[in-house]
Amino acid sequence: MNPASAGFFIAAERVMTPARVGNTGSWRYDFTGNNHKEEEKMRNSTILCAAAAMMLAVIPIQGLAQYKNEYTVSTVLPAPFPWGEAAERWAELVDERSNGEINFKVYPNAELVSGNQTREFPALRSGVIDFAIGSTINWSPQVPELNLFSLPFLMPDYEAIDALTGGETGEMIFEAVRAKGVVPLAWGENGFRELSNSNGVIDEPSDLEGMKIRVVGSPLFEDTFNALGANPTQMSWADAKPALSTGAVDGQENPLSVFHIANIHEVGQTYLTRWHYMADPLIFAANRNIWASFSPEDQAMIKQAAVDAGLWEIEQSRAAVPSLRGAIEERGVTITELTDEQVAEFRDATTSVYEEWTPQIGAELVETAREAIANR
Ligand code: X2X
Repeated sequence: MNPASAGFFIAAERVMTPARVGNTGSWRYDFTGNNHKEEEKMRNSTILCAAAAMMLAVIPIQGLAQYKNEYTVSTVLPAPFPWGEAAERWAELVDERSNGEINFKVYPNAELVSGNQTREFPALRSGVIDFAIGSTINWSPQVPELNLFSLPFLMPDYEAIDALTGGETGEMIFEAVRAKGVVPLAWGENGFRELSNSNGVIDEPSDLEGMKIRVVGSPLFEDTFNALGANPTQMSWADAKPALSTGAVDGQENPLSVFHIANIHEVGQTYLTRWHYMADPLIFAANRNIWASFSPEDQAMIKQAAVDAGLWEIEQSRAAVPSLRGAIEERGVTITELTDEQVAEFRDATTSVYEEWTPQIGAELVETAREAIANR
């Protein structure tokens, strides 16, 4: 029995009790000669009316606790991209663990916001979307702290990502998301973003000179690519592949899984540099009112399902990287691995991004992150 219907039965019981007492009680022993049966009838009907009124008052509460037929879950990428797989997994786990009572339906391609992925966070906040798994990049226009992960060359390896998401930095980030009116639940991962282009090998900043690069989300990316001498253009994922195929842009940056599954090699992107300059974690999150409509038990179950789906997705997508690398090479793409010295050149060329963005992200947050990475 759900808490609201339990409340209803308790309320009905309390209202009915005096009526039962009245039926078996006082009027039989009244010797005043008045027709107490009539009075009793009236009293009983008043009590019944009160009971009915209480029922009416209780029913809407019961209604609120009822599940919606479907809860929308927004993502940018569908399965079989790891991001979409994470969402499907979350939906499956919630279905299983609620015995089919709670139905999550995944809407990929940011379709609930007409493909405009940087509008996903406001839609989640306002209730146009119930749940979402969003990239820190796409939500950064509304939550500036999320730009932390986009600082170039901040996180050198997976341990660095985990040191941030799994520690105090992650808590500070979740607090920032909460402060913006959305309930964060768990972490996932899109992956280290590597640079592809159609012109030639890029292994030093000067190779990017004048190159048109498609970037997403935050203006931070424009600053990074401008600092490298490139010519960045911000556009949604939906527009990226067409822009690459017409040559409107020369390059793009995305994780290997995205490059491979979206067949980016088909649109002339035959050079790929593994520079690991940043990785975008994914955040599983809920609209605040939707979240409040669940019982504490359901909240715990949905959150745990998000944590489990996220951990599963992170593990799967990291494990897939070596085979993805091989598969991409087999498609005729030239893959360039940078030495530490080459990475240092790119890092040195982008220090202005830290100066520009640390105040917007928050100096304390950046410092906490740096310490966590140093001590990982
Ligand atoms: O648009 C992109 O590049 C993508 C799919 O990786 C994100 O949504 C951040």
